[in-house]
Amino acid sequence: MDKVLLEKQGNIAILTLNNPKTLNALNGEFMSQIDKAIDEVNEDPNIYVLIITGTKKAFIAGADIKEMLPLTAAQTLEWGKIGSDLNTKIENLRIPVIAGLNGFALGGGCELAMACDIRIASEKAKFGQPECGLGITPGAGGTQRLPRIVGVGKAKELLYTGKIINAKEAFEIGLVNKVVDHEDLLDECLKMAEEIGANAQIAVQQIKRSVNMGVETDIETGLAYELQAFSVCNATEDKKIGMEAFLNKSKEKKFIY
Ligand code: CO8
Repeated sequence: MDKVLLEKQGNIAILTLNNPKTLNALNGEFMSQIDKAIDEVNEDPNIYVLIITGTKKAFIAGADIKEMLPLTAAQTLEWGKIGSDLNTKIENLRIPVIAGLNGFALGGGCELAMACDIRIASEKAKFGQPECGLGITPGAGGTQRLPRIVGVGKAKELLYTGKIINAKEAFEIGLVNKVVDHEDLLDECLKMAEEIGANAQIAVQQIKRSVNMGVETDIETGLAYELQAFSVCNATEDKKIGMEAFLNKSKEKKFIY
């Protein structure tokens, strides 16, 4: 695991992608290291939020073009599935994931960022799906998650032109939640992670599941998921803690989970 750094600060895990020589381009070995780190986070019940960030000028500058060039169509299918499955794993992770976007988030990098729950961008971050200029299409969610996040029209514009946009433009189209000063990026991510971590985690995780499942289905089915999550949380000790604290006008809330 020489190209990823996994640190834990209380209930928050920070995964730093650290292969600056190729601007964190995603190759097979690198993806496998990211995948293992995510498994480690998932297996730790004390971790409430994961932050994924990059190093120097890149979050991830895309899939590794050198590694992709010689692949046959069949090999590309297999290889692309590794990236696609990795993003699905991030999207479906039990806990919220915040992408701390420090620099280039292009192609597979933008796709991984879009699989995260929340995107916080440094003013220096840059975004785009430049695949069609390389003669390929996105392969790890670009044509699927981008329209879901920014709408079909804007997504098609970005996908067809392959143009690179800055953080301010990304914010304006709703691709990122907020833009912050470059030097404040990690602190801003930690601040949001702490806000999330202060709540009842069973509720946060049920909300993540309800939103993820709900946006992929009709409203009636989505509302049924939500009602189920609502009733699950109503049976927890944390509900008692949260509601009693309100009624007793107490700021002290020690959620169990
Ligand atoms: N693949 C391989 N190497 C890369 C990549 C990449 N995506 N991006 C940068 N590098 C390498 C460069 O080749 C260079 O290496 P070297 O020093 O040996 O020449 C080094 O990183 C530094 O890059 P630059 O010198 O180019 O740095 P600049 O600051 O001048 O430019 C850019 C930065 C604009 C980010 C530029 O490097 C660039 O355009 N990179 C390619 C961006 C791109 O096209 N990304 C999309 C790739 S395709 C893709 O992501 C498909 C996803 C499919 C599914 C994914 C499954 C995993």
